[in-house]
Amino acid sequence: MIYVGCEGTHTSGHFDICASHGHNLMVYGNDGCAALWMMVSRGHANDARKLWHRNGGGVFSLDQDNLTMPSHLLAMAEFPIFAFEQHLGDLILIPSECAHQVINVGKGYTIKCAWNTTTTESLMHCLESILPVNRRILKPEIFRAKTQLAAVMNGAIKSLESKLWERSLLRSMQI
Ligand SMILES: O=C(O)CCC(=O)C(=O)O
Repeated sequence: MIYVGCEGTHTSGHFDICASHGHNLMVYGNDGCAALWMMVSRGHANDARKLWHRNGGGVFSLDQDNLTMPSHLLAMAEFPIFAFEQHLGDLILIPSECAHQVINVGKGYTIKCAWNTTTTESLMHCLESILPVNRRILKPEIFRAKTQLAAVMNGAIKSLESKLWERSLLRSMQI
């Protein structure tokens, strides 16, 4: 995903899809331009949900990316909010299930290149907790978590089968 931002543009609070881990690298930025990130740790994901809900976004606000919280309200939160200023060349890592929002500042443009990764842990969490929410709010399952899981299982079965076959071949040669 490529984000092109100029002063005042923003990305509303959200969790990255399918409980994946996010990576965001600023690859272009005019002098004085930056992106202000606000992030909540996974341990406070439910507190973040309630805060976004209370301030008008609705119960599934962070799953629907529909509200950018003003900084002064975030400053009053009763749990830690981590703030980062991202400049040209800075890489931001977004652990799975960490709510975050981004505001672009400075006269000019920034370009950020973002990608996501899935681990076995994040995939399991996605299947158990995220997909049921996605179904309720009709959010498309872009990462096709079940297909990923099927591909991983097929790969594991094939590798196991070929190891068993090699072993039985070796055994028959020894006889
Ligand atoms: O840079 C932005 O505007 C948003 C980036 C973001 O939310 C992400 O990479 O997950």
